[in-house]
Amino acid sequence: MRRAVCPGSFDPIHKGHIEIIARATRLFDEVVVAVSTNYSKQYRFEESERIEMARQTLSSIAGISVRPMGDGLLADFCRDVGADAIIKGLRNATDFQYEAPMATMNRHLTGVETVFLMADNHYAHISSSLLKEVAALGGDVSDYVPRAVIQRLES
Ligand code: COD
Repeated sequence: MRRAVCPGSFDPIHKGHIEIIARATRLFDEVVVAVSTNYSKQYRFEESERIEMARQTLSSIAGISVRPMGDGLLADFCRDVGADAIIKGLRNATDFQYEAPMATMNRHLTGVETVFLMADNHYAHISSSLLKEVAALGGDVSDYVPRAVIQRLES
């Protein structure tokens, strides 16, 4: 049984995340979506809401579980759940420069490997922050977020 962890804040989850998570299920038997909460950061959505949106959105894809990761080390979480790999989506070279040192550090800490999947062209320009900003100013983000998220972004 090969298990991977897809970590993130998911504040909120969007179609770029979902596309990467769905592709991860074709590479691994089980994918754990780990919803991180750094208690010194401000989030638009509470941890429980971020988890609920992820669960609602991903419920139709087999082989996925959604769990809170808290504010501990990702490497420790991966060891605790018995993960073979971390999956990250890469949008561009900036993402790579940010992610590469973390991949090496996570391997150093517990031996867990990071597997990078290139973002789909349709979603490589989006981030949760951009979508929140556009939605807050009245823009239409419905092409990029699932329905369960749109309702909450608009409320
Ligand atoms: N297309 C494809 N993939 C995307 C897109 C997109 N449009 N947008 C984001 N992604 C991918 C990225 O791989 C990203 O890593 C992941 O989705 C989640 O994105 P976010 O924005 O929800 O998550 P972040 O960047 O806030 O999450 C960062 C982590 C929680 C993964 C990171 O901070 C972490 O590992 N924290 C734990 C503490 C720790 O262990 N620190 C030491 C690290 S060595």
